[in-house]
Amino acid sequence: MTGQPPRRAAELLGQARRVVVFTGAGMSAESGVPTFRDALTGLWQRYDAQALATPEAFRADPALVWGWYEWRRHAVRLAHPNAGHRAVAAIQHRAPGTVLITQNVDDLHERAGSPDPVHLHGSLFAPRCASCARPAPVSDDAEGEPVDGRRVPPPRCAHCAAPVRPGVVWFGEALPGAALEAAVEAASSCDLLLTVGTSGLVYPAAEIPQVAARLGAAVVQVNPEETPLDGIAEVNLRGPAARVLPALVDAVWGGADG
Ligand code: BJW
Ligand code: ZN
Repeated sequence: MTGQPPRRAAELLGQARRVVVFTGAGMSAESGVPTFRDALTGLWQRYDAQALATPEAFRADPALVWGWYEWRRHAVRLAHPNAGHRAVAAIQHRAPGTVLITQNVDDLHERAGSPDPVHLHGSLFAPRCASCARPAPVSDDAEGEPVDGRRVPPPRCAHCAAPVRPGVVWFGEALPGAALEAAVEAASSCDLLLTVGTSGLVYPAAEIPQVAARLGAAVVQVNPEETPLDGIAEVNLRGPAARVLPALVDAVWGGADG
């Protein structure tokens, strides 16, 4: 896809009665938030997922893991939503009832004006007690800028004194039940699912577009690269989200801002 989005994608979006937007890390790439698996810039190229994004890693070295997430949270705070996030919010405005399901742990959809995204993999901004699961306050970055690689001992739970953990879903952990249920329900009853910036490699999240396709919804994919979801997508828009999505919104409603 180069200039205008293909007419078929605009037709599908314009005619859909129930839309689901399903996003992954590529959605925030143009805000400067790294993806996980991109060849040169992905987090898993530079960091060992097993040593940082598993419950075993947190048990073995809580300060390493907490410090890494403090650093990432700080980086997200400095980032801004991009034109793709704003286009998603515009879709929700123009097509009321659109459900936004994100795998992202940043808050850029919310800051772009999307109300209540379904966060399948949790949030950098919702730490909780590793033992009693009570929510814990997000620490104030003014206490000192987190640095890549700095070990930071996690705070202690005010209720039971166990370590506080990041509120994200690590490998081997169940997804939050209510979020997964809401996502499956939305995917099962939509007639268009727009998948944006995900490699479609991580399960069970990757099943969401597959559920929609299986039950007869059209799938439109926005991604500069091929993914395993290409086969189920009726339209593959090969380009970056911050360029393709505003063009798509413009093609349907004549402007991304309203
Ligand atoms: C652009 C762009 C631009 C670039 N515009 N696009 C079946 C087979 C094998 C293994 C499994 C299986 N089922 C489950 C598993 C295990 C595992 C899994 O899926 N592993 C696979 C990797 C093989 N899944 C789990 O462990 C899950 N839990 C589970 O299964 O529990 C079972 C259970 C049940 C009951 C009780 C107990 C257990 C949990 C998965 C949690 C994933 N967590 C992470 C980290 C979150 C915290 C953190 O941020 O640190 O979530 S991993 C990481 O991957 C993160 C993401 O949300 C997730 C998906 O990544 P995403 O968003 O697709 O990013 P990328 O980088 O992969 O792709 C970016 C895409 O953007 C690319 O395609 C680019 O081309 C594109 N792009 N620029 C548009 N400008
Ligand atoms: Zn506790």
